[in-house]
Amino acid sequence: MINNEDRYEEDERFMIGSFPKGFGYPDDENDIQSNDVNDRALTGEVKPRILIMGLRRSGKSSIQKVVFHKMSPNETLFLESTNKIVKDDISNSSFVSFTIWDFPGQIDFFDSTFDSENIFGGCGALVFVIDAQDDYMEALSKLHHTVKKAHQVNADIKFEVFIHKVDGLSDDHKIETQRDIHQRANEDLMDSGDENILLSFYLTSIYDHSIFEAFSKVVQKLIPQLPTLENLLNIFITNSGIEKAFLFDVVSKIYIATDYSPVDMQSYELCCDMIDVVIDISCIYGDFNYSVKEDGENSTFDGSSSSTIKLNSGTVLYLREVNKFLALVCILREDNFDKQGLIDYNFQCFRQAIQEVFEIKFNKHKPQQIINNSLDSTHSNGYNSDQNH
Ligand SMILES: Nc1nc2c(ncn2[C@@H]2O[C@H](COP(=O)(O)OP(=O)(O)OP(=O)(O)O)[C@@H](O)[C@H]2O)c(=O)[nH]1
Ligand SMILES: [Mg+2]
Repeated sequence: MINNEDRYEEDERFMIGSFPKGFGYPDDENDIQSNDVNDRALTGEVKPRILIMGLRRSGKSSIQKVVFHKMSPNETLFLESTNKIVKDDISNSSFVSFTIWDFPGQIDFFDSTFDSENIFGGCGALVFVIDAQDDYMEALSKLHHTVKKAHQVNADIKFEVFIHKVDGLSDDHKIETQRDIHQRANEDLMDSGDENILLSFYLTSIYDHSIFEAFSKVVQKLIPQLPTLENLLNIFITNSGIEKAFLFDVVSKIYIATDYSPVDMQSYELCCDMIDVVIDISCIYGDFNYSVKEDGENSTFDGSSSSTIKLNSGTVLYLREVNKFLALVCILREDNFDKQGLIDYNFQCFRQAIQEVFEIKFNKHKPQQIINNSLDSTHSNGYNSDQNH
């Protein structure tokens, strides 16, 4: 049964019809005191920075709030326009650890106060949001200028274009809009001699899972361990008779890796829904007799935490906790679930391997981390506590 009580620290965090708030993420913009120093994880590593840019009202802040702060999509109607760069530190797990900078729509790169060297210099990915329900010509021209400028400063930036608010578009219209934006944006780059700049396009909406899926792909590109994780997942599923497996960051529901088979939206949604169910059931029936360690982290997270859901279609969803931030969610046929012992054994090996990936990272940065821990014991960044279930 489900036994992941450790992440449900305080009852008042849970609100009916909403997700647990403040769950490892800073809740309020005012809590966030990010600066360049905070861009460094406690390991001494520089955290990747994701910039969210786009025209006013295109939905930038909504995306950030929905994906990382569990805001319900309807609440975003009341978001105020952003008037300064809002820096948000996302360090809930050692795999998903980065800062997000939400920009005001009206920002002007040609303004002398805009320090493009500094802003684009340390940037891993630039997400450019285009409102697909609006006329996007101005957005395309802004996209072109932004990408060109950013690429001049830092050629390693990954450019991700979110064709956003597609919930208001019919399926045909979606495809047509994507094709049109894709073509125009690439033509603009060709015309200015920048055809070497690669843009990735995603159709997104905060009203369905598409925004989580798109963000998963953005984040995955910034995870250096991705090939190792994918490889491990692949070995795991082929040896266990599993059709699809996702390694989820439980809090944000973005998947940080999956096996090599293509992702279909329905499977992803099923797995997201399963995480919701597990969290909800755990909130209601979980054992709250947990202990909180000195560093404020919960310590009762149990390696035997798991959940199984059998669907009418003869499919089984199987969830296992990998560590307190990560869960493995598998989709398999019911017949293959007969061999649950084998799956569980393989899962132990898989989890062990994941822990080794953590450990290598941990050992590599150990001296730095010890120094930093003595300065600030409240953020272990997940390195210590994860390894010792
Ligand atoms: N239909 C729909 N509306 C959305 C979506 N995402 C955001 N919105 C709405 O778009 C409006 C603007 O959202 P914001 O997140 O404030 O936009 P912004 O880009 O941060 O705006 P500035 O801070 O002014 O630059 C809000 O009313 C949101 O509810 C979406 O996926 N679909
Ligand atoms: Mg905003």
